[in-house]
Amino acid sequence: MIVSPNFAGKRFAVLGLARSGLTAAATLVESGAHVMAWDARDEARQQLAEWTETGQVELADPVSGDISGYDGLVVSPGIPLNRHPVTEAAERAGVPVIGDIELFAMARADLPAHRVVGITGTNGKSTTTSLVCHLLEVAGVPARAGGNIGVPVLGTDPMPAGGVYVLELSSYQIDITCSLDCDVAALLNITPDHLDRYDGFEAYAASKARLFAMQGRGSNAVFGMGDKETRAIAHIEAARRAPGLVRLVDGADLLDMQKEWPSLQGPHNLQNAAVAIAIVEALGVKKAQWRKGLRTFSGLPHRMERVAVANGVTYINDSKATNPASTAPAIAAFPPDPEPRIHWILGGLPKGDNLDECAPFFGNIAAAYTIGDAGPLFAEILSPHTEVHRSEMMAEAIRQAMAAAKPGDVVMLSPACASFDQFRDYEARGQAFRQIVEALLSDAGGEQG
Ligand code: UMA
Ligand code: ADP
Repeated sequence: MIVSPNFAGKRFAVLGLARSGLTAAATLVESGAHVMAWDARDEARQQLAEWTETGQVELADPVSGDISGYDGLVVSPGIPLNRHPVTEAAERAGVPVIGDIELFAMARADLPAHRVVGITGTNGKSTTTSLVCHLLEVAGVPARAGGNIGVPVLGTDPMPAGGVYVLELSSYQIDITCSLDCDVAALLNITPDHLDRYDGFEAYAASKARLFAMQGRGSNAVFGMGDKETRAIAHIEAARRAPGLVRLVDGADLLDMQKEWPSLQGPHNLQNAAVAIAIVEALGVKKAQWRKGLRTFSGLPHRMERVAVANGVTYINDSKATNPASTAPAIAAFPPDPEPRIHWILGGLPKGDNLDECAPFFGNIAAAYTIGDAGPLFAEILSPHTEVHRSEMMAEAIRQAMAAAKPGDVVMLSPACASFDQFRDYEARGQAFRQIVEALLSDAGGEQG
């Protein structure tokens, strides 16, 4: 765990005790701070029993408790600051609202010499983060992924001197970070997402831009070229930095090489790879080193993950595609051959009221199987273009798709929605897809046998 003398004797409140908050509380307690901690869930609070007995932690809700004079109020990224009373409570008490990434920024001075990469964007963050780690490791540079990728950065021991912390940063995390000067910061893309947390698309884009505003003028920045919001931030940053420190990349120069990368197919992964290469080049990695790394990258689960091939049908779990922009490249990846061949399972908790980003690829769909809250809306949008089954539940959707799919076809879960209406998170949804596919295939095998 990362600790810092910087926190000793100070007072912090921590609201939210899941992965991010629990680790933040542990870092603060182990660093000698006094902590007021709270979570709406009883079982989350119980995890702190040991420290409440010793008096190192006081269990109280910072919204109603007295936090005046506190050094910071640490909130979890999942707490919606735009509508949660904690924002007003902190303002009233004059206490800054921060997150675990800001605690990491405050602890950096006490860590062995290191560099930090911060990666944000609407889509491709986790892929790019793990790819950067892989490319660095192949080049012999110690690297560790943390942040939104699911590993709270404070929870792991400090890296030895020379290490690189590669942080995946969501806009929620950037909003509660104020002093992180990344050696290299990167923005992949910006498309509408998380709009329930922001006062419109511009405010969401402004949140991403803050990652770069926090950097010193001598730090490196990398940008994807695919959308105008990202390009606009790149131009602002280029104007305030020396030439060469800001790079805008589209991957066109890598197109020929992409066939060497088994786990980085599709136009979206060309963007991810181009950004990852520019990041590691800024850290001193040479072409011969990253070229080798790209060939050996194995990809991540739930991102166009091939879970089974049976009777000539390929089953693909793309549960991490939680908005239409991230589903679009998945359905673009399988053009008709010669007939449309995708059996598309989609739906969940919708992020908007359309599938506009996916529309150019509707011709690739053999049939759609809608599930969850967004099911009726998506069925209505898709009916004029393809055969639609209103499956409602995942198991039914897979059963129907399996029955309809012919050799050469693809059965793909790429929901274009959040998962929370029917599942704990996208991982549980992807896991359910895999398990149901495997169970149905083994039943079918049993019957045939
Ligand atoms: N809570 C309260 N009161 C409230 C609201 C919430 O007490 O009014 C509590 C909840 O009971 C919960 C905690 O606050 O215990 C909120 O935790 P959280 O949702 O922030 O979950 P963590 O496990 O801490 O996970 C967070 C990130 N979660 C979110 O951004 C929603 C994880 O990103 C991240 O991996 C983790 O920190 C480690 O850094 C997940 C995510 O879904 C993967 N991110 C979004 C995305 O990728 O689209 C942004
Ligand atoms: P994030 O961490 O930003 O959610 P991931 O790397 O986990 O992104 O990828 C999530 C999904 O988004 C993938 O399943 C894929 O369909 C899609 N995707 C990945 N990279 C990109 C990109 N650069 N542009 C658009 N969509 C992408």
